[in-house]
Amino acid sequence: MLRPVLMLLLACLAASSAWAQPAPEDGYRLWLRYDRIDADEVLAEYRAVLSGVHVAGSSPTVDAIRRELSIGLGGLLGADVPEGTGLLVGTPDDSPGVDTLLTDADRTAIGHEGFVIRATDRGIVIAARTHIGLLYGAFRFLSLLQTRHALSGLDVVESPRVDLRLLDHWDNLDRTVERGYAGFSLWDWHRLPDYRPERYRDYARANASIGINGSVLTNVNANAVSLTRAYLVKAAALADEFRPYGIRVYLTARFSAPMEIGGLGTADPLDPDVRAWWREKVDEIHGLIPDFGGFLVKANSEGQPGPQDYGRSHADGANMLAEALAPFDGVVMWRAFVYSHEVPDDRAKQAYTEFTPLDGAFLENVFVQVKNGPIDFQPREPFHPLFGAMPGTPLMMEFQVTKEYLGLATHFVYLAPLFEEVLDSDTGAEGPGSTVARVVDGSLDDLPRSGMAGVSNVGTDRNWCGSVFACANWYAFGRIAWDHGLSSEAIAGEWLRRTFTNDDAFVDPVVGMMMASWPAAVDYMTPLGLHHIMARNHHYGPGPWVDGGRPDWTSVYYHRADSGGVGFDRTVSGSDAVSQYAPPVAARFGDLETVPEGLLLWFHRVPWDHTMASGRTLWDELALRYQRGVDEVRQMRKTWEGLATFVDETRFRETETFLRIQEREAAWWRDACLLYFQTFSGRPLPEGVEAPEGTLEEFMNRRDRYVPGIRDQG
Ligand code: BDP
Repeated sequence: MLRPVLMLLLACLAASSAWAQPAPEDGYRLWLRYDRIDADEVLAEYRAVLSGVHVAGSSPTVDAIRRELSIGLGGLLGADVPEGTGLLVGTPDDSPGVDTLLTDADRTAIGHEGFVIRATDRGIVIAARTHIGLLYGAFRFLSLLQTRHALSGLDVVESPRVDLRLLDHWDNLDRTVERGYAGFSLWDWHRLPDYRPERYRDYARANASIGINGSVLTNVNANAVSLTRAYLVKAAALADEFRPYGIRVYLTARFSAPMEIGGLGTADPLDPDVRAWWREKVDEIHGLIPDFGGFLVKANSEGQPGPQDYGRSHADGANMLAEALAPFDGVVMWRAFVYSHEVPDDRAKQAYTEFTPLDGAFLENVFVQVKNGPIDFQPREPFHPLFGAMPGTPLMMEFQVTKEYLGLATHFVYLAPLFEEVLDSDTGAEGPGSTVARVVDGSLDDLPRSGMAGVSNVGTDRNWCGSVFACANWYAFGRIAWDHGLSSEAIAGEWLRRTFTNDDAFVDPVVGMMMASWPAAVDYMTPLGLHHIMARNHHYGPGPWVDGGRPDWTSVYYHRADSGGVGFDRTVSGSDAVSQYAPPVAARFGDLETVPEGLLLWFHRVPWDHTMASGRTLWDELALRYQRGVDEVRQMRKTWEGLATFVDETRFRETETFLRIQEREAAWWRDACLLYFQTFSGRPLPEGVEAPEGTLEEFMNRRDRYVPGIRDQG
């Protein structure tokens, strides 16, 4: 008898919005979701203040602002907002109201790209000196509404802390993406320049909404064909789509292009014909893309051609291109990611050795672009010793947003804490407080240019990044490039509120998951400073046994395990990489007593029975860290499973499934690495570490084929 009543009750509950799961979403809208605000009081306040909107001025960017505000306000407030007073958006030139509002201090503070959002007695004003500043202000304002900020007393004054905030796309002309795990390249080269799907504009909107102002369209392992006229015309079409959103287009320059597509017999940077060829090429590009940003160059690295092929220096090569770009306000981003297996020195040292003597030799519009750490985007690295070591050269930060070494698209790994750790690191170069962030933003040495690049994780997948949570990394990169003072935790909360819901019962635990996720991945992949022990080529999964071929592409080169211990001795008695850091940092990293435990095996070779801070032996500690990483993923799964009612079915299931994959793969890393290292330590697994699910031989024989992100595997 009770049954039908109960059923009815359940059905009613399910139908009421309080209980039902949100409607399905595919993730396409990213954080630009403008659904009607569900909190009545907040909605009433917003509606009362924002009774009308006026955007002053006219330009394609102003059109973009009008469009965004129309869909944004219309969506959030649940009704179109008519032309009128309530929200005024304008520059001093376009609007007398704004001219009187902006103080001299405001004008200085906001510079070219910044903005003011201020509550006045006649409503809200978004003011900037340029239309692009207004666009950033409009996006910021919408984000404040999305996160339910009160409007009264609003007074936001912002401007970006670095000038160039770029996404580097490692996209090939055949639409494969090197280290891309989100489908194919967004750039549909074959159908460009004519066919321009809406997605190009949505890409630009998403970027502008977080302050990104440039896109390097092509892979650093460059194809000279991208510089032929046929492809430049296509790039120009993309530039046209992006321009209203303040995004400049950049290209990678293959150093041998003058030979490959120019018919010259050399690419020697001091050869007059080569120099003339590049000048003409830049003129041609400029004719098609008037605001062309410049070139990103990978030269004399991993087999790429470069000036050293002709006995010239990196500065000779970079300056040749810089000279051609200077008249058009273009820049060269010359990568410091150089190393050669023919050089017998520790790979971690080579960039510093090659580049520091060139400090001061680069033209004014050259950046040296430096990866965050000295090896290669490993799960955890110390900051790159070049930061702080080239005071006369703007150093552009290169982070990897795509998770080549952090579980591809499936692992839930929020990268902002990694970015934050690197930027907050004190280089000690000019006394305490000489942080990497201050090197990068130019303030440490008063350099006029600054920039940050993130290797993009977007592709043709409907959700853009291969997983919903991977989009948090795109978001966080943009926010941190805009303001490196923001905390990774605050960014996580902001992203969650915009991407899912403002409900604290969801946001708080998921911020916790996000903050725990990077340390967890470091634990289950490369704890205690281990690095570069992944599978060969595709880098998917563990491969501590990788040996043979180029030594600096093997794992054994980096971990150096044997029965005596494990780790790379980079102290003065080893490779002495530690001395590339400023003395106080070198002293800290170089001393077994003071090196942060998380970097122990990066800098030191340590016996298996070494006593750790916990009192345990190194072996036991290592094993327990691997276990801790797996346990943390399990905890994340559990937390997520309790949150089903807050998330739509599609995004909930995706994350749930990916966490399951991650747990399995975390255990795979733990088991494979511990079984392998155990062959050297000869010790049993300590209590608390689960028995491996497989034998070392099985793990070593596993062969994954056609892993995404790399070509030519069978
Ligand atoms: C490594 C990638 C490789 C890139 C290289 C680079 O494995 O695909 O080409 O970096 O940054 O991390 O040039």
